Amino acid sequence: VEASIPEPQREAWKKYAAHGFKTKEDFEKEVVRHVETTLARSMFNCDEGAAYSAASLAFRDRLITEWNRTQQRQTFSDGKRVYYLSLEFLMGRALDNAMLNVGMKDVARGGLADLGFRIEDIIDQEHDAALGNGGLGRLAACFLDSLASLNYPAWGYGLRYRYGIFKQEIVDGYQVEVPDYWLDFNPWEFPRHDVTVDIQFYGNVRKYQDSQGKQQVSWEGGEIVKAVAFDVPIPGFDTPATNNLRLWSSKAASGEFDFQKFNSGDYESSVADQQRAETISAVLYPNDNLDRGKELRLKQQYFWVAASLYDIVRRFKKSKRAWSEFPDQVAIQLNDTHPTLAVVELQRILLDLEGLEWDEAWSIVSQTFGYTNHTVLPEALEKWSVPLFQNLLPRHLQIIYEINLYFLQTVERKFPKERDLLARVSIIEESQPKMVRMAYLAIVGSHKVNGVAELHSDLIKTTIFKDFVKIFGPDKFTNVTNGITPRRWLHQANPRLSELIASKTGGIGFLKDLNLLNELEKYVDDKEFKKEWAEIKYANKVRLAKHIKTTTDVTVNPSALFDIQVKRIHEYKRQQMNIFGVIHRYLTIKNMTPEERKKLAPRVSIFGGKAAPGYWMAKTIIHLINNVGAVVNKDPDVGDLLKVIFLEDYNVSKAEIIIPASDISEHISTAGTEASGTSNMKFVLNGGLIIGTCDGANIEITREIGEDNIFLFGNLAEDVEDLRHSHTYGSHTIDSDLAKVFEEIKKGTFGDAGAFSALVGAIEDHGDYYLVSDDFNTYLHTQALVDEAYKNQDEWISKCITSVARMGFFSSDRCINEYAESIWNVEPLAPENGDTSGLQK
Ligand code: HBZ
Repeated sequence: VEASIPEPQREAWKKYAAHGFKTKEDFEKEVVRHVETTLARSMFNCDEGAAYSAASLAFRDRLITEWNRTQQRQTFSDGKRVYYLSLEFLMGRALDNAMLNVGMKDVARGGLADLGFRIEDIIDQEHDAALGNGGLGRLAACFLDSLASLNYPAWGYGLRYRYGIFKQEIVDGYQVEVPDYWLDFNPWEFPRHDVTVDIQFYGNVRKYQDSQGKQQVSWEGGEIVKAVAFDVPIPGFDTPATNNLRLWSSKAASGEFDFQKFNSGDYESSVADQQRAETISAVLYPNDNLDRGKELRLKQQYFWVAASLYDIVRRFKKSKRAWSEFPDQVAIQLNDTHPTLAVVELQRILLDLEGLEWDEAWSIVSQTFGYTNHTVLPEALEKWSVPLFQNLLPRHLQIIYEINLYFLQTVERKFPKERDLLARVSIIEESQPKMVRMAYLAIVGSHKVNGVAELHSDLIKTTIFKDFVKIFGPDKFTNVTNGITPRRWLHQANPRLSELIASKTGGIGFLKDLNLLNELEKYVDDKEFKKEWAEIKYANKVRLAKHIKTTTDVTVNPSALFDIQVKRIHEYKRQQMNIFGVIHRYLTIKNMTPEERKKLAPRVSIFGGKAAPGYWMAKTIIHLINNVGAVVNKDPDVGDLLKVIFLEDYNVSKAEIIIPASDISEHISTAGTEASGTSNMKFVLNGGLIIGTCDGANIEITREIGEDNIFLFGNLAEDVEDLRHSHTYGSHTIDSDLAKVFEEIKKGTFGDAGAFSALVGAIEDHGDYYLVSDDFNTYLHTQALVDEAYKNQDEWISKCITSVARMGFFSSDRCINEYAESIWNVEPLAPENGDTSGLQK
């Protein structure tokens, strides 16, 4: 309070309050000021990097003004807030997004042009904020965009990794990982050196009697590390609302050095302490859908969760409300099990620090949290060893045991005869060593559990969480099908298509109400419209072809069918099936007569994606794709009929170039393994068709756009178990076309066959867990249907337009509104009248 400006002086303050630029001239003035003063450069020393920095700072100033107002509005309104806890936020670039959300891109384009810069070159200077692995991290970023755009009072909480996901280089066909040091100059974050939290690790638990004779528990000793807040403003689209993403950075609690050690001559160990503290937020773990159980990872999780909860509780306590009102003021969403310790930490705060009784505390905790599951793959379900826990977080382990005890007691009361049930649902797995099952803890500690697409939500209820449905009843489990933000994934990535759509749907309103895309169905047979549509697709393909040329030196024909599979490399996503299909196509072309060749639609098969550094099989798939490309692309006999491209370092900003250029994209996971998928939605929204299995959101996409507009194939989820069983216990014969592909690989056509023997062996000799052989025949057959369909361009374009028109459901706005209503029980907080400085012109 004493830090505030006194009432009589507030008029003076308001007179000079920052407002941010409004006109092109204002913007230029701000850019020049930032170049000259913030960056200390001159007009003789202003390259594109400096122009990018200055333009970003000008926008950042604007955002922060709105951010301040939004926070004030939220504080005064004193309503419920949502906190989205995610260990990953795959944000991509911020400048283009800020310009578009604020509605000032044209102003910036003009201003930069006046100063001698092309806006595209300036946008291109920005380093992606790549604090995530794949779909889960990008989903969190889309959610932040929707939360702000819909005026929800919401905060994101994450870790400020010094190194994001590694940069991928391809050297001689192999993936090489290069560190992604992205913080050199990041104009989008505000360090809050005054917002810090001391976080404790290790140490001991002490029981004692307080002055009233009450049993108390305290956790003492051990290592202390400081969490420092860095705030990233999140602008909403077409609203002044600007939310906050708070990322925590770790540093030594004793400041620069531990001075006691320093003065006693122990310089080395004082520096080592400091480095150990900074290690916590140093690097993003690059594994997607794999749990490795490393201590540093658990340290990251607790560090981030404890700092975030301290912040949330501190904010709640300012309102001076009773603890019982906590769940009416606070909703916390757990993005997968990574933040599950928050459940335990809140219970600890209420119990040990605030003195509540167990039952009262637990009721508050379990009403506050919601848990989103993103996978059914067993190797991805998080488990932590009890000894590791005991050492790092001794008090939390006690609380977990107690949560488990009470939980198992209620289960036993309800199902007294089912002894096996208790062992099955216990949060502690009775293995050697014992393990804490984080998903079970998250379920027990939350009031709602959701999957991310209908099939996935059904699967978790009938497989991995079946027992919990029986215990808690079906209402605790729900579905919220994923969505994507149309602002970034249409308006920003594909400006010409966005403009064309706007011209037919009455302006850019569709970007806030994606169901307005429906209007486009009227134009499915409109010749002029279709021509423009086709021109835009072609231009996007030319743009990608240029990118391919500069990055791989391969020339591709933009008239060819662009067939794209970009996502993390994983056996379950089956890039191996795709490349085997490409080899089959290559062999087929080699055997074709000139007449047959003339009838075939030329194809460019494009792959992109990172393999986890320790995932050998995924790296082998990348190696094979590159080797096939090396053979096919220089085979004069094949020419334009087939090109095979591996795009290095797939990330958000590259996705913005790649996705608008697809004719068809591949979403071909083994049925039942891909929880949802979100790039499938992005591709269709950009006027590409998809080939896919009946998995994840593909099923709902089919329902929305119609089965005539999608190429579905393959075995169904319900048949997978039996097929796997038959591979192991029956006779397993490999599909004959696939066998020919294997023969060719074994002949050494694509380099040393030994390099690929594990990949082939997994299918031939080790049970073909992902059903590549079972689905190969219908995959090839369906690809042939794609070839045929592509020849009729008129019909193809109609399918694309119809599909886009029916994609309204997949907006992350719809998705966020569902969370708000059915899980969080929060309302938007609309900006006041007159507070419209951020509105689109
Ligand atoms: O989450 C993905 C799912 O595979 C995908 O189907 C879904 O669309 C998307 C959004 O719901 N899951 C991930 O991306 N998971 C991870 O990246 C991950 C990262 C660290 C982990 C585990 C999983 O420890």
